[in-house]
Amino acid sequence: MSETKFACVTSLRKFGLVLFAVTALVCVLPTVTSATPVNVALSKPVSLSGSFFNGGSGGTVVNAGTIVDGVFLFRGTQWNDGAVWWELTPGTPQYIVIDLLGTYEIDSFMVQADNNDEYTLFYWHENSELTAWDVPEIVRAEGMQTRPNPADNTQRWVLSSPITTNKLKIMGAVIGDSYYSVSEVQAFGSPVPEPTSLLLFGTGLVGLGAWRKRRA
Ligand SMILES: [Ca+2]
Ligand SMILES: [Ca+2]
Repeated sequence: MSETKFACVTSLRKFGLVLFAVTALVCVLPTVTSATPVNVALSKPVSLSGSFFNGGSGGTVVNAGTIVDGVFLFRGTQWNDGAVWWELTPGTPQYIVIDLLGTYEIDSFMVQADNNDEYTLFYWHENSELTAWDVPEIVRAEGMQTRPNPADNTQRWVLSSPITTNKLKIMGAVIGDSYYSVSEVQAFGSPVPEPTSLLLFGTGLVGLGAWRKRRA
């Protein structure tokens, strides 16, 4: 082998090793960060569609961002005193959207809402709107109650299988007294690697393959 060819092969091997190291880093980082459940909805943008803080006997008006501020109201707080609340307006859809600002794999949720209603939590996946969780009514209770466990604001409702999404939506379900309110939505998961990371991963594998072939 000529000196020039030898130098070229050595450079290729180094290139492959660097790509392999970067690939390993990209692969390992999400694994490390996913060890602890992270609320991926925390402080994300919230938008209200339809009429809110309407009807009923009136109450306090709060910022929509309180739904994702990580704070639960005291158990039993009055439904229209500190939460985002609304009276059902027939014919006019009323719903809350949380933009996750990225794609996440989510495996569990918590919701604090008025006790005597059911709510539906939706998610978007490949341009379809699907149901993630039928948030149940909490009987024999009053005011704001956390689901799944009103007595524990750390217990998560775990999905039968994780979902992948970039946006959530919550609205009142059929069962209810037409007076709804939501004070907290938490979604636990980890980021899905962006296409650039996947491309790097593929390039790293190619580099590793080339390095191994030249060693053989
Ligand atoms: Ca809150
Ligand atoms: Ca209600």
